[in-house]
Amino acid sequence: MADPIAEAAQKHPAPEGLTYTYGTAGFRTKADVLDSVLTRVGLIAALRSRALKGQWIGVMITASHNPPGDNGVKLVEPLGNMLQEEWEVLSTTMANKATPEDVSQYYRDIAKTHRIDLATPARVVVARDTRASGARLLGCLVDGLKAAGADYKDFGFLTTPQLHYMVRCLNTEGTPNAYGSPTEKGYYEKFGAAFKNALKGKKPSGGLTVDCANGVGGPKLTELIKYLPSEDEGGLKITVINDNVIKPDSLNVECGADYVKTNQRAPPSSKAGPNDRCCSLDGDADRVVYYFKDDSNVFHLLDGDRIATLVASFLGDLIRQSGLAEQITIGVVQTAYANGAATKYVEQTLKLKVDCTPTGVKYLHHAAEKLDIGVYFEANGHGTVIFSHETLEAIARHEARNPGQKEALDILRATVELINQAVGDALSDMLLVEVVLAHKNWTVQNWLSTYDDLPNRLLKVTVSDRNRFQTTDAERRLVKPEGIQKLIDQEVQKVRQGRAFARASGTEDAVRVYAEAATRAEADDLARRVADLVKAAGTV
Ligand code: G16
Repeated sequence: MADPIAEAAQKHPAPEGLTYTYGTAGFRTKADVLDSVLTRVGLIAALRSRALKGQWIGVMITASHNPPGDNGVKLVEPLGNMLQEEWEVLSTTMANKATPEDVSQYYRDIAKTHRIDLATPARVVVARDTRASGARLLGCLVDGLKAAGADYKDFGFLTTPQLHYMVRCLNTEGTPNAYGSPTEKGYYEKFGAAFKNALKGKKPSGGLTVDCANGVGGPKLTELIKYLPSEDEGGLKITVINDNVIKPDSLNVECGADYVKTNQRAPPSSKAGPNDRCCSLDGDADRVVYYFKDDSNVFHLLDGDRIATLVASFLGDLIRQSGLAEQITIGVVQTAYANGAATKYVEQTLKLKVDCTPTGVKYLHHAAEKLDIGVYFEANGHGTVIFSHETLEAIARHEARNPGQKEALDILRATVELINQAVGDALSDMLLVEVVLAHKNWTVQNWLSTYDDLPNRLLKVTVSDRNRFQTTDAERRLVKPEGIQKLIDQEVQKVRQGRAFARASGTEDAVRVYAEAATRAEADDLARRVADLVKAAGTV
C-alpha cells in the first residue's frame, strides 16, 4: 500500500551529516539544506493541529534578521504564541530522522503516544518573507501538508506578526474573544483604527523615517499607511526607505534593525537630518529600534530597552490616571542584553519589578503572562505588551469617576487595541511609540534624556563548535567550557561598572559576546577580551 508520508519524505531527502535543531526561533540555517526540514514541519504542523482538535496552526517561512542566503521555519500555536516546548523536541527529532520510512514511522509514533486521532481535520496557515528561496521551500512544506491530509491556507507574503495575527483571528472567529478579521485588510483596519483612537486628537510632531531592511515590512508598511490618518487629518508623516524587495540579495544588508543595533549606526543609505526620528525594522518586521543623529552628527540608539521603559511609564500613568492603580500592576521582562542603566531606571525610577529570562521571545512571553500587564522587550527590539484576562476585564468594566479618568481610560482602551498581543510586531510597536511620544509631547531627545545608557558592545565570534558553550542564570554565566567564566569574571573586574557575558546564538552559527562598562573604551576593551577568551575556548 502506498505511504504518502514516506513518499513526501522521499521526494525531499535529508542531506547526510547534518543535525537540525529547533532553535531560538525555529529551524534556521542555509536555505539550500532546508527542503527536508520544511516537508517534515508540514507533517508536524498537521499533527499539532489534530492534537488540538483541528485548530489552525501557523507556519512561517523566514530567517528574519539572517543574511539573504539563509532561511528558516517556525510554527505558531492557535493563539499566535510560539510553539510549545514539547513540540519543539518532536520537531527536532522529526527533522533528524534518516530515512523516509523512519519519518513515516515517527509520524505514527507521535500520533500514538499523544493519542492523536489521524481522522481529525488538520488546518494550517502558511506565509513567508521575501527571500528568494521562499517559493521553493513553500513547495516542500506543501508536500508535507498534503501527505498528511491537512487543509491549508497560503497567505503568500506576510510579516511574521501578520501570520501570528491570522492564526489568532482564525481560531477566535465567532467567539467572544474574536481578535479581528483574518485578512490582511482586517489587520490594517484594526491597527489603523486603534492608532487613530489612541492618538485621540494628539498630532505626532515631525515625521518618521522607517528603514524596512529591504524585507517584507516595506510593502506591508506602505499598505498600512493607507489606513492611517493622513497628515491633514492630524496623522503622521512616514517616509519608507530600504523597501526594495525586488532584489532579495539586499535583504538586511547594511540596513535593518539588527544592523543598526549591532553596529550602533544608521544605515548608510539614510538621508535623515539632525534630530529626525528614524526607526528600522528587521527582515520579517517583528523587531523595531529607533535612533537619530543629534546636531553634532552623533548617533543615538533608542532600542528595545528604551521602548519598554517608554511604554511601561506611559501605561503606568494611564492606569493611575484612570483610577485602576489599586487593581493592576505592571512588570517589565528583559534579557541579559538589557542595558544595566535601563534595568536600574525601571526598578528605581519607574519602581516596577524586572524579570530576566534567557534570549527568545517564548521565554519573555511566558514570564510576561504571569503579570497583570507584562511589558517585554529584548534589547534588539523584539517585544510587546500582554494583558492578563483579568486585567482586560478590569479595564473593560471600569467606570470613570470624572472627565480626567475618562480621558485616560479611553486612551488606555485604544492602546490595548493597538498592541499586537499575539506577538511582538514592529509595525504595531512603532505606532505605539508614536502614540506615546505624541501624548507626552516628547522629541527623541526628550526620550533619550530619561536615563544614560552604559556604553556597550555586541560582538559575534565564530568558533568551530558553538554548542560547547552552555549557560546558566538566564544566560548570564557560562558553565561550559569549564573555567572560562572565572576568566571572564576577572576581565569584568578590571573595568568600572563592568558586565559581560557570552552565549551561543540560537539563530546563527556564532557565539555572541555582550559587554558594558562606564566608558566606551572600557566597554570595547572588555568585549574584545571576552571575545578572545571565547575564541580560544571554542577552538578545538
Ligand atoms: C530571533 C528570536 C529573538 C532573538 C534573536 C537572536 O529573532 O526571535 O528572540 O533575540 O533571534 O537570537 P540568538 O541570539 O539566539 O541568535 P529574529 O528576529 O531573528 O527572529
